[in-house]
Amino acid sequence: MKLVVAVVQGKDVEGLMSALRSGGYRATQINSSGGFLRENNVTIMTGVNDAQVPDVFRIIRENCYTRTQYVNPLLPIMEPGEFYMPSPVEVQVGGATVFVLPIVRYERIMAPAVGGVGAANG
Ligand code: 2BA
Repeated sequence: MKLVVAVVQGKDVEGLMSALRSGGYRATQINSSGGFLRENNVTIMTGVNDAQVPDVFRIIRENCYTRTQYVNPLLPIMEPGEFYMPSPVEVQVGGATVFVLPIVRYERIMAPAVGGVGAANG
């Protein structure tokens, strides 16, 4: 079994989550942000059988798109009177950054809530 961890852009999340659900995959999304752009992105975790990993990659490829962003580089240290005109640098973000990790153990713990709905009265 493997844990597929995909960092994707927010704009692609709805389509990707819906395609994963349609494919019968369980997935968890965590709001995250990139260390470089400091912009919000989303990290999706899905635990799957080894044989399903290529299909999950297919779904990610079909739903995550590369976009161009412009970043203003940090201002250089300048002497008084010097003039600097920052020119934005182009970066390509996405489609997705994907990691595949081995799972040592996977268990869904299903236990009735103590005193909750369905618990015996008295
Ligand atoms: P960010 O760190 O905000 O990076 C956004 C985009 O900026 C990257 O797109 C890449 O094109 C560029 N970039 C990142 N670091 C750079 C650097 N040191 N110099 C020049 N350009 C740089 P992607 O590669 O598609 O990455 C999208 C997001 O995926 C990243 O957002 C980050 O949240 C995640 N990510 C990428 N590589 C990762 C890694 N090795 N480990 C963990 N997360 C990663």
